[in-house]
Amino acid sequence: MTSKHCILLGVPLQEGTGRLGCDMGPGGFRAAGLAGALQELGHSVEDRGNLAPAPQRPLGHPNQAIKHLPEVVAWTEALAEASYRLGAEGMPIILGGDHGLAAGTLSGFSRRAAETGRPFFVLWLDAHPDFHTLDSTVSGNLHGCPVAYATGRPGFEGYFPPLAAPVNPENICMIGIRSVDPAERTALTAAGVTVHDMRAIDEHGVGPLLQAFLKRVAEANGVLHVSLDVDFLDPGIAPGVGTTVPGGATFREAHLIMEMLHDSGLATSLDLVELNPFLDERGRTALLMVDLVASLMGRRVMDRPTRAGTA
Ligand code: HAR
Ligand code: MN
Ligand code: MN
Repeated sequence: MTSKHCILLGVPLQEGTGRLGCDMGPGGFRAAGLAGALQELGHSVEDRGNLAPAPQRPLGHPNQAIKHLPEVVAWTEALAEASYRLGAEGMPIILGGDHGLAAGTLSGFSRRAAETGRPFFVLWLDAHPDFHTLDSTVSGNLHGCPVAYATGRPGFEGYFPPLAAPVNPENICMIGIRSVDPAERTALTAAGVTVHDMRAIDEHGVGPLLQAFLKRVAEANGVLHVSLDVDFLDPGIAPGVGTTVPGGATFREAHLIMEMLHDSGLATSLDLVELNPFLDERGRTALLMVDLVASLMGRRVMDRPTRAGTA
């Protein structure tokens, strides 16, 4: 197993969601033992603490539904820059914070990949595609927009920072999708994003779907960013999130994805997002997320000792 230099960065962004509590996400991941789990697997870990947002400026938008635009833009500015820099230093693991933070990570890591001359790919594990533009969002919650922004869909200019290297939508694979708004559905098809919804997982199994994508990444000598939203998981095993959707990924489906990613050796950066410790039950969602990161970073099924009292 190759050991990596893992760099943890907390991003306590919560203004992209409709409710409070995601600002405690970074603390939740730390309390669940993320650093120790990585060290146990032989990796070095550096916790850079929590990021601070860039200074805010007033921003008005004709879509009156939009909430907290100046705040989310300020976080995006800071995180795009931080991600670009961290991408050259090791394996960044971003501790969210809501999924609005992916506006920063996708743009920063994509810019870094472009500089190295390697194509940038994204594995998006989520109940939602987060493919709204500022004009199409109905809820106004900006965690529903990062993929549209990072792929260069129109309407973000003058609000969000310009993109050095827009992500090619054909290099994005979404798995676990089961809550899509009409404007998103049309745009996803037009853009050529690969969407494996829960029906596809039921029918084919998650293994072959992921294998096909990883083959593409490997053949292109690509760089792969993984963005893991807690609501990808079934609410029965992961209640600590504000946007639960029934019928999510099971414990084994999620772990298999992480194990296959590890075997591929392709993942170079990771977002852990939407954990809301205020809604969690005795830390079980945070602990499950840490367990999934351990699988991504090399823990195998046969390495699992018998433990008392774990769900
Ligand atoms: N599409 C819905 C909206 O725009 C739900 C977005 C929810 N997003 C997240 N992240 N929880 O995936 O409001
Ligand atoms: Mn999301
Ligand atoms: Mn989601």
